[in-house]
Amino acid sequence: MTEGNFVDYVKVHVASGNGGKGSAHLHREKYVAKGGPDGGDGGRGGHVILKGNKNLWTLVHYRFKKHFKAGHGEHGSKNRSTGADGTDVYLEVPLGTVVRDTETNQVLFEITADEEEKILLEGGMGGRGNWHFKTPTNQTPRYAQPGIPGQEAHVTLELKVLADVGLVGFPNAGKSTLLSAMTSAKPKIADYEFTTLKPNLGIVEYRDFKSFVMADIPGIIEGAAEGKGLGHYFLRHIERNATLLFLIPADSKDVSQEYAILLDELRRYNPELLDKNRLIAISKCDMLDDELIEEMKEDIQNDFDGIPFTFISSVSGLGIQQLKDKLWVLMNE
Ligand SMILES: Nc1nc2c(ncn2[C@@H]2O[C@H](COP(=O)(O)OP(=O)(O)OP(=O)(O)O)[C@@H](O)[C@H]2O)c(=O)[nH]1
Ligand SMILES: [Mg+2]
Repeated sequence: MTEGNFVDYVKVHVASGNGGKGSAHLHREKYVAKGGPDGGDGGRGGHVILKGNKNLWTLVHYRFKKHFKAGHGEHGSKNRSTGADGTDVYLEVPLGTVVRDTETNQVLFEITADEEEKILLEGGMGGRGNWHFKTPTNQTPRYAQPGIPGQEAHVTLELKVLADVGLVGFPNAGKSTLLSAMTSAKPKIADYEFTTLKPNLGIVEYRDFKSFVMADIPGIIEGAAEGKGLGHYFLRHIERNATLLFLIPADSKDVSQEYAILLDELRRYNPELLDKNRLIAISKCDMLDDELIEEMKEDIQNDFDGIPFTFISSVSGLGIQQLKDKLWVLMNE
């Protein structure tokens, strides 16, 4: 998944269909003087329905097509014949799509399961035909109900990434490099900060054909909560990940402090993020020899409060298989 096609926020305009008119038809037949009312009901207008699709990962298919209109119900007709319902329109969305009213910003609902369907706008009811209104005193009502008009809305679709593991770290910590080492994703990697501007997802192939999804997100810096760097709005992408993998480079000035800053920024965004399982990986360990790694182990042990940590290098492959094992255990806890 490249930077360009990861669309996680779109505004669309939707309209449900009008209900069809009830018919006011009066029966006519040779030799039958007063046939009476036989006008059928109008059909229901089409609904606008959102539907979860587990094979979709982005909202990119709404980048160019933004208007969706359901069909109108057909009018009722003679012989109590009911008009056909209008065609429903389905908007397929990835799991983890939040739907908001664009005007009020109010969350309407969320789609979280495959094949899950929620009606966003109901089609208008069809009107009732005149034969319903026949009474002892009015045997030939020339009246039938009109259909109820459909509705319109502007809604915002917003995607929260549903990865199993979310990467958390300062810019340049090596998050994207790790994703490319563990998966077939090809995120942009560079020796400057804020290379990653949008999340990247990759599938990690694990033992025995098992797999899990990892999300690489932009780097976080101190003050992100006040809007420094890219801010912390993109942290919404890891809100639903089961496990967070903190990445701190071996050449960090102060590994423990870097961890504390990351934790603090997460807390300020949403304290619930701290309830998730955590693992700390010291990255770029190809720059250290074994002796230095041992030394560092002793130094940082106490600062991590019992949170498990491990040493890795995306370049040499050091500790990558063990990292997968540890993540798998945490994820399945
Ligand atoms: N020596 C060494 N360098 C690495 C390793 N992993 C990443 N790097 C380098 O670190 C720099 C930053 O890597 P990225 O993967 O782009 O870092 P990032 O965390 O995604 O950065 P942002 O997207 O800006 O948040 C690049 O120059 C990488 O080549 C590693 O395991 N060893
Ligand atoms: Mg990156």
